Amino acid sequence: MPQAPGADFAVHYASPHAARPLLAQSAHILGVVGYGIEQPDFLPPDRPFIAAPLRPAAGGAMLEIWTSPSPCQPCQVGPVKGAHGGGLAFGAIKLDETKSTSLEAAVEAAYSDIFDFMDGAGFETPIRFWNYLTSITSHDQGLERYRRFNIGRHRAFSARLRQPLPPVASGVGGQHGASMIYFLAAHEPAAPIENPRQISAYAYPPLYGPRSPSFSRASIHRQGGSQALFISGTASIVGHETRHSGDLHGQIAETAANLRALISTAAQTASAPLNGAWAVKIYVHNPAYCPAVAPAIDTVFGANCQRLYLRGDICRPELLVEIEAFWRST
Ligand code: 3EB
Repeated sequence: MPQAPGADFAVHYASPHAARPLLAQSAHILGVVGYGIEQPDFLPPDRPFIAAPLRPAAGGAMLEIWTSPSPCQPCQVGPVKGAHGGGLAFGAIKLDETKSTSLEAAVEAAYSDIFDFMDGAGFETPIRFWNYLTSITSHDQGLERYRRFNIGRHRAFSARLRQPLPPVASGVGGQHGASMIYFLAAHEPAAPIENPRQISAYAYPPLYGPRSPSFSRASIHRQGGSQALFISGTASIVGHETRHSGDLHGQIAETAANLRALISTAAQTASAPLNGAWAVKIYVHNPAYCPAVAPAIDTVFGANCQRLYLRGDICRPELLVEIEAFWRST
């Protein structure tokens, strides 16, 4: 059972049944993401909700609920719906590919709308992005959709991002429905952290597309005496190359080594030991992979971490698993 959303910057992964009592006290809710579910009737309609184009890898529908230390105000700027409170903002947007001439134009427009939302709500900086892109590895007029996505994101960040380095992100493919982006923003930027085992994604060579993926591997965000650690979607990549193609157990072990390297790098700059509450999302290309991943999650994040397994396509077709995480000091 997740804890009740109280006066905390936190995330809760819960079934609709378990979420019902949590969402009733909705004042602290920044935003809710649904996996295999549309807006639940017990979530007050003014609270931001977005249905993701991903489903849980096993079992019924799940909700991802972000809460803030202070009561939140719903707000909408253009097509971006969100809420803010306690120095944090949540927002979400669905991509409308029918209105644009290309995927890169649709992505650039969506990110531009996100920057307009932050400007309108008075938030200086994004701290975390989730990009769920339908048919991520499909080819579209000679260029993979993920590569087109990277072009659009790069254009919007070049025009609007005020920080020198891009924030933490996940990039995963959905199987149904429109592509979407959701995000967290704050008044102060998070401090980016890179992985010594990997080349920075924003410095990948052109082998992976005309524009590199704009994200940092991890970051620490400090606010009001507490700190949060965000870890980007992490996969079996060393340097810039995929390792263990076609070998699930090899990819899981390499991904775990990448996560451990990030956590020990972060521990050098964090002002508290990184024990306690982790929340982990695991994206698997095939639901049958979950039992093989579980022991690695226990080892890296502890048996008591919250975890949400989702069926998703990773942005390189040979990658089988991607893992992201969030931790907050207690
Ligand atoms: C990688 O390391 C795997 O494009 O936003 C992970 C996290 C990945 C975020 C993104 C992509 C993204 O390159 C893929």
